[in-house]
Amino acid sequence: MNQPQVHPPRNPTAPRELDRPARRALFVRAGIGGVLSALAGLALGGVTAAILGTTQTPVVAIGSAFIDRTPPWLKDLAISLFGIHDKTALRTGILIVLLAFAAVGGVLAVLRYWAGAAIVVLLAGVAVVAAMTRPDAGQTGFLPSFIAGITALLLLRLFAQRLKNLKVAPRDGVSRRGFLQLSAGVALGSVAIGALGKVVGGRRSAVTEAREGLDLPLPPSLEPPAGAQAPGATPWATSNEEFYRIDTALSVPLIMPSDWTLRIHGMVGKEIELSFDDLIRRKVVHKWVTLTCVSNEVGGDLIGNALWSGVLLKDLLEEAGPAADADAIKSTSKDGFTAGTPLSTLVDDRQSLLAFAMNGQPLPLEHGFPVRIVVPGLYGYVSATKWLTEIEVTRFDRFEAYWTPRGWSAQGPIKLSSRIDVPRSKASPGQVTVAGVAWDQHVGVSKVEIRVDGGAWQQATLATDGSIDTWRQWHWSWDAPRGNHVLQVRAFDAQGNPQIEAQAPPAPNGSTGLHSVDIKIG
Ligand SMILES: Nc1nc2c(c(=O)[nH]1)N[C@H]1C(S)=C(S)[C@@H](COP(=O)(O)O)O[C@H]1N2
Ligand SMILES: [Mo]
Repeated sequence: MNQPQVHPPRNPTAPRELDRPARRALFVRAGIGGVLSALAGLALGGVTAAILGTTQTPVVAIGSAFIDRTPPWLKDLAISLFGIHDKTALRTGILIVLLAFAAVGGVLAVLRYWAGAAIVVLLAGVAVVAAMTRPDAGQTGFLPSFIAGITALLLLRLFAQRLKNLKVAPRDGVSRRGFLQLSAGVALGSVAIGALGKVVGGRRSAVTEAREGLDLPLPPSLEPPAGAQAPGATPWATSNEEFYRIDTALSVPLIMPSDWTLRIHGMVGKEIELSFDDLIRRKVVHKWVTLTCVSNEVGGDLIGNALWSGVLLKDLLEEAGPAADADAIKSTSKDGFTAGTPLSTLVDDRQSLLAFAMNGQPLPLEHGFPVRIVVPGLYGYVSATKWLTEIEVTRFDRFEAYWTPRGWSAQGPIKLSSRIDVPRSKASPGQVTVAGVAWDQHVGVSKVEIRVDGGAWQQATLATDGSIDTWRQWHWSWDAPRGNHVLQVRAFDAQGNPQIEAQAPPAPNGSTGLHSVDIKIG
């Protein structure tokens, strides 16, 4: 039988002519479309979070923001109602609310696409903002929610298009099949992507579990050296959570310690292959070293000081026996990053490490688990390879490391620098403690000076030297008069050479210039 002929509607966006059952059927389909769009977005958001190694799935982002803003009485009520399952209950609750909104969005989208889209944008926007304001979200924490939102928007559009015909021809078989096909496709796709997310996420939890189960030779004490902390300055030891993170890894390489091996090869007398167990059974050294990134701007915070535990590279390299004309190692990480390091800095007395622990804990996944290199005195990009898998003994004239063809120097000794930590913007008149850090790893800092408004340089008090391989803290007592002032700091190295005052940007081998801060006293 022929389908009944439909008259062109007066207003194609309002299915007013439809009888009630047809309208209900349309809205049910539209609601399903909205829900499926949202589920697909959440699945893709989940897999993105798993790949990035962030915990901030859209639901978790909203949930965490919600928990932070929950009044105590509601928290108590939730705990008494759901007991220890309150987190699961919260997640389920958020999911239900999200999907309910998504269903409404789906219905609105067949009436006016932008109205449905607005709901998706609102939901995704809440998740993105929630993820960005989480202290543990990192720089990419917002991405899962962002991708979820884009996915849902695109699919909502597809559903709205498929359903458009059913607004005017509710019994049109082709359109109904089209809707069914799209729904089935989106549902199957979401299930597949969700499963992928579980696999990736599962691998991360497996590695996390293996990390937590490790029994490592750890330092007897995490106490900073006596007197190394200057009053008011940044904590002498940087916690693993606070430690800056710089790398090219979009997703954190996941390496099981039981799978890890290190090959030392190239211009050596004897190749060495080492398992994780082999490594930690060797003689272990615990050493405070301040790591610095070449990209650190004057006054910047891409610097951190930690107690590293590991094995001396010197011992291993001597076992391998480098050729007399070798002058470098090329270290490679699991994800393909490479660094070129002068051989001399690995075999001298500075105790360069193959590190497996940081501040008394196995290396955090983000900081190179299970093994990385730490070389006192060199910027990270030429030395501190994380997720290390390979060391080739070679010559600088035979290879280029990752950053070299990208405009950074092949060699990167750290430059003498200093930073004012407090005050940073304002203080009250009277005695003000000015304090900060200065560093020249593996050379040492002998003096720090401060000046106010370009006046005479005044000597700051140095804290005890942790070692020449760490930053040195300092403080200075300032009788601060009211008004706007400029504080400047400069350091001198162990030989008495002053810090370079001329301003230079980080590229190609580290910034120079004096750190200045504008302070309002009053
Ligand atoms: N595998 C790998 N290791 C790497 C990098 C990288 O991109 N990939 N970046 C290096 C750089 S530039 C620095 S400054 C240090 C930073 O170490 P952190 O993230 O533990 O602070 O790691 C170094 N090791
Ligand atoms: Mo770096």
